[in-house]
Amino acid sequence: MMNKTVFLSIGAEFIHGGHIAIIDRAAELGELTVGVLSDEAIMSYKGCPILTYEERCRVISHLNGVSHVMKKDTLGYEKIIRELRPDYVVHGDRWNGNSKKKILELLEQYGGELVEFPYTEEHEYSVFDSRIEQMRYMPEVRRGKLKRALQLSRRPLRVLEAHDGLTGLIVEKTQLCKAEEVRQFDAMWVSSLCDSTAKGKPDIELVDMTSRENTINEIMEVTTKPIILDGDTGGLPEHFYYNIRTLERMGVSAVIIEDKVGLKKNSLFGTDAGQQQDTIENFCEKIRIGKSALTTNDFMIIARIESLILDQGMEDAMRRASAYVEAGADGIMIHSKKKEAGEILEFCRRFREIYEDIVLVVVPTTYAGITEEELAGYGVNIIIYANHLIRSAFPAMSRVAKMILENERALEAGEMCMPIKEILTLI
Ligand code: SPV
Ligand code: MG
Repeated sequence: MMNKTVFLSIGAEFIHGGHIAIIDRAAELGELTVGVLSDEAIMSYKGCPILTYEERCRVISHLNGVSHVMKKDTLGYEKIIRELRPDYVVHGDRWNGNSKKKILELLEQYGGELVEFPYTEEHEYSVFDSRIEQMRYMPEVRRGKLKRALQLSRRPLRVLEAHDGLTGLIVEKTQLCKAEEVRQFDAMWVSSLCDSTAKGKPDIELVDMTSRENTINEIMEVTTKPIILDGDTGGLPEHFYYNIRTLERMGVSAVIIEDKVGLKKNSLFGTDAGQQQDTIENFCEKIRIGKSALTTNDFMIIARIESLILDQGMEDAMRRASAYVEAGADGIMIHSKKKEAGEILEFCRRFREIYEDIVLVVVPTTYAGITEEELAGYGVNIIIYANHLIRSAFPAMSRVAKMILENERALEAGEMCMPIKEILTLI
């Protein structure tokens, strides 16, 4: 028996008796190699792991029955089965997508076998798993997730707006299985435009910080992904200091503040709205004050440059980028209201020539034709889809309201709505 080889893949975020039982049973089949998922692989389907790969490996390699530990850096099995050609691949009997079919095809090529063990349903372990799950909601765990994701991700982070618990859940849970990839959003953008619009108010810093924090809390109660707050202008520097403290304590991962002063209007109005840009000196001072408020290394302050929005030109944008980075900004967001991405790409190219590692953020609302892959090629780290949930919800709701008026009953509108049964069981 012992000349048989066995392969088992595990994330090993936390080990309990259910895992040990599977490892014991797998080891009875032969010499067991455990493939521990890399941080990047875990990141690709459920966000940042709480324990690092090295920690998880150390734990697994000390378990009885484990002969070898190796890194498994994709969710798929193709590379590993081709390399190891194990006699047995062991897997729980819960499957996602079509990986079972693929594994069987690969094993068939040389006479390997798939051994399925029933997933343990023991109450004790499910309580344990849900306790661990609860940890993901804690501010200490959540706060550092954005920085960690930036370090681990092989592609730019994909961020979608959320303005309440429900939209938070959409960002948290929407997934698309594509071959061996589980595509999903990495973080949430709490947009000033969407938060204000959802409250029926204009995007002019009228919705105050207490209210913005309530929105964040609502989202945090039901989700675990990192949150980036649209901090508008950051307000008065003296207030910014205290607001940073609160946001950091709440478990927010980053704030982005824009270099404007006076009555802020939405950037996509451009120069039509008579907006004023802050001086470089004042804005740098605000960044420095914000940084001085921080008590952890997890939280990021990202400076947003409005020079292209306000037709101040590329040189002004570049000058500000350097000044803001020197003042301590952890990242730069460059914004544009042009339909084409030309000026954004030029900025990114020039910025990356000077700063290799500073986080670079873009918001492709008007130049929406650009792909994530193209932006990745220009060194972009974070892509924010800033307003798409509220923009899609509003027309759908208006249409239904009009239909009820039109028909003086709800039957016709009902066809555009989700079934009552579904809404009752949605949450
Ligand atoms: C927001 O989402 O509120 C933003 C991005 O600040 S934009 O609306 O494009 O200015
Ligand atoms: Mg905004």
